[in-house]
Amino acid sequence: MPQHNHGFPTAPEVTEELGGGDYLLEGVKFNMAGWWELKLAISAGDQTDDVTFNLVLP
Ligand SMILES: [Cu+2]
Repeated sequence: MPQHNHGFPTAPEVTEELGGGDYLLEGVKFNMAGWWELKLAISAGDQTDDVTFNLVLP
């Protein structure tokens, strides 16, 4: 949460490959409303990438 400089109270992780390029990410827990950045670090084989999703929770 950029405005408060804190993260989730949990440690989310991918727990299952669902197929078709989909993965199950468990442990995402938003503990307050407002602007969040959901940052994912992705690795497959010798390749890596990062992606950031901006979310605003009412
Ligand atoms: Cu906060």
